[in-house]
Amino acid sequence: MTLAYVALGSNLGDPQQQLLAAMDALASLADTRLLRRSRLYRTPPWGVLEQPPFINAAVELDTGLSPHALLDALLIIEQRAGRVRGERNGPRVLDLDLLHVDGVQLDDARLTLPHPRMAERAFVLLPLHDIAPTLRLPDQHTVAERLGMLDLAGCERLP
Ligand code: A4P
Ligand code: MG
Repeated sequence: MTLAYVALGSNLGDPQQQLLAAMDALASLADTRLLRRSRLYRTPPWGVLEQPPFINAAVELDTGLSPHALLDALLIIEQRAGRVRGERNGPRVLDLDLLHVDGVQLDDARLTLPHPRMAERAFVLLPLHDIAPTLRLPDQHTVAERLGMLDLAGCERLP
């Protein structure tokens, strides 16, 4: 079994509900246990600014699935939630990104690990900090250290 971290995001439909349902779906995956779930955060849109705020979260899984099998499972959960792939960084019903799998570094046509853009994004690191503050990023900083370097303006934890 291996620890894996997944980022969840949504800004269409009922984002909170969709994130909670996605966490339940992740907890039900074969050969997988959901160990920790972050709080939910409302975050300003990054990339494409003219879209609703996102709700973001992160979870820690202990899984026997391979990284590619886990990615396939994430894509199926996105599809079942009604995800339609539109513009890059645009609005979405559900986005599940595989952030980190312990001991795995890879870069192929389908999957890059660790996720190449996670260290610059408050909407990823803020929830990840709830569940894995000491996790080391590719730049060797911990999640807590990197988070201290980012602008958290407009990010708020939901009650
Ligand atoms: N892929 C490769 N590596 C990975 C990985 N580690 N995890 C491939 C997941 N997928 C990975 O994904 C496109 C393809 O990337 C997948 O089919 C998989 O084979 P996608 O979800 O269609 O692409 P995307 O999510 O639109 O693109 P990108 O660049 O990953 O966007 P992000 O990083 O997901 O950003 N603002 C706020 N506040 N909160 C957000 O959550 N999200 C985005 C999207 C923009 N702005 C946001 C948020
Ligand atoms: Mg994605």
